[in-house]
Amino acid sequence: MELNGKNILVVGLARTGVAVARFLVSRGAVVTVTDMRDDTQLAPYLEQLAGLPVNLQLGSHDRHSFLMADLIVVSPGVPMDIKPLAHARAQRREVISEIELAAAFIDAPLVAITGTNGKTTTTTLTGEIFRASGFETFVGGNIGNPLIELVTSGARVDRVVAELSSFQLEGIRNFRPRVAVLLNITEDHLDRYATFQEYIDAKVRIFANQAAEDFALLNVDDPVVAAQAGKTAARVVPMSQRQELTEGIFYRNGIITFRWEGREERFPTASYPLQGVHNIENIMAALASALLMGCDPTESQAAVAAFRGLPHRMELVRTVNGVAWYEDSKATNVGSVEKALASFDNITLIAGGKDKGGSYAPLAELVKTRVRHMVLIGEAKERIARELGALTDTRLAGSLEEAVQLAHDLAGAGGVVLFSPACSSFDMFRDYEERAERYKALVRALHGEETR
Ligand code: UMA
Ligand code: ADP
Repeated sequence: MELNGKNILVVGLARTGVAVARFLVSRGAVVTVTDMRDDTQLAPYLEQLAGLPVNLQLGSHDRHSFLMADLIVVSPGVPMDIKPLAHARAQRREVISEIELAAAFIDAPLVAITGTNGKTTTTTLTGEIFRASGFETFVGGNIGNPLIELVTSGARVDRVVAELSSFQLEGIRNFRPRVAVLLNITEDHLDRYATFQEYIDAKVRIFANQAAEDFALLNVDDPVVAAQAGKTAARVVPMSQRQELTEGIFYRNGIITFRWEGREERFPTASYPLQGVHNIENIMAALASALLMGCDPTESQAAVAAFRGLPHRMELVRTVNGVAWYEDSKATNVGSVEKALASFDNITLIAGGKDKGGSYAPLAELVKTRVRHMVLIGEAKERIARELGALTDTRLAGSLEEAVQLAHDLAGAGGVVLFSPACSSFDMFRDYEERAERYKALVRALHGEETR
């Protein structure tokens, strides 16, 4: 891809926009950056571009710049259907995501991981396994550090592991991962997609350019994922916790078995710190990706046994008066809460936040059988109460502080208080991390006897 002297428009100026603009300047492009927010709101990002030859169009988008660009690179948070982008595409302007741009300059074999839940855990673990096997590895993408930063740095790596969101996949054209992983698909982001099918279609783009030498790793226990097997030209590697497979990776009675082209490797799971059925899914995906790309089984097993998981994903904060308090602020959709509820009994659930437009109905059976009390917060509280409130003792709280206090009063010894919101955090907090820290501080401040 020739960039020197090209007129390129970068849409969105946050982490992605900054990284893309810096890269394009380094390659001699004529760069314009546009963002709906103004320069005060964008101050921290503008600082990172200080001194670089970049034209800025802030506060609104100028349709003319979109039509004049040779290439438009869109940040994931910018919907592809905003008017200036739609016009530009109608005028045959080329519109891509940062992933597409980055991949055009990456030679190292790449594992791409997507799914509604488990992406960050699986991506991190896959990176750990590669490193343990001696491969110089870059881990990036939706996880936080844009892939293009690898290209700008000029670092030479042996492997790349990319976490990809549906937003990033919408803007690919030639992007072709050597291994593509699809973990699961349940309803999410219906505040951006008109239908669940549109969201599925975006996810499945991960396979669009794969060829017979590539691998598509599919969780066949998930019916929506299993139905995508025909959509890839790559060799399908199935994974399952429900059935023994003649080829693929599966879990049975405490052992993960990888079978591929006559080879069989076994991985006992007893020593793994990562708990829960959903994590078996993540571990199988990471192991299969690593083994298909040359990792040693013994070193891979050691890496999984050393991986303690990530914060804000079903993290035990403390145990007070015999009640275990868990923080699962990263559970921003119904699919992740389903897995959290399935992991415990006698639950006091704190949920709610910014509604994403999906249905809460998939939680009904678990709420009925496992949730003793439900405390709801945020914009979504009335809606959740309408859909699930009749199934258990349900209370509405005006703040997270009030919710924690209510849960403290309600939960009995031997029970679990689980903060697993099923919603995004933006109605009350900057992001899920701020929400997590606030909850943890409240839980740490509770009076009571510390127990284990
Ligand atoms: N904007 C416009 N015009 C619009 C809409 C938005 O100019 O019409 C501007 C906004 O004002 C903002 C920028 O565009 O300044 C949007 O930036 P962004 O939201 O893409 O933010 P980045 O910091 O670049 O973060 C993105 C990903 N964000 C989203 O997908 C929403 C980050 O994923 C990712 O880590 C980062 O790129 C690096 O690759 C975050 C995320 O929430 C973690 N992802 C979603 C998820 O995991 O559920 C998909
Ligand atoms: P993502 O990056 O896709 O959001 P994370 O690994 O950050 O995934 O986990 C997000 C939430 O989903 C957490 O609440 C976590 O406990 C839960 N989770 C993790 N893996 C899975 C999985 N395979 N299926 C369902 N939920 C999962």
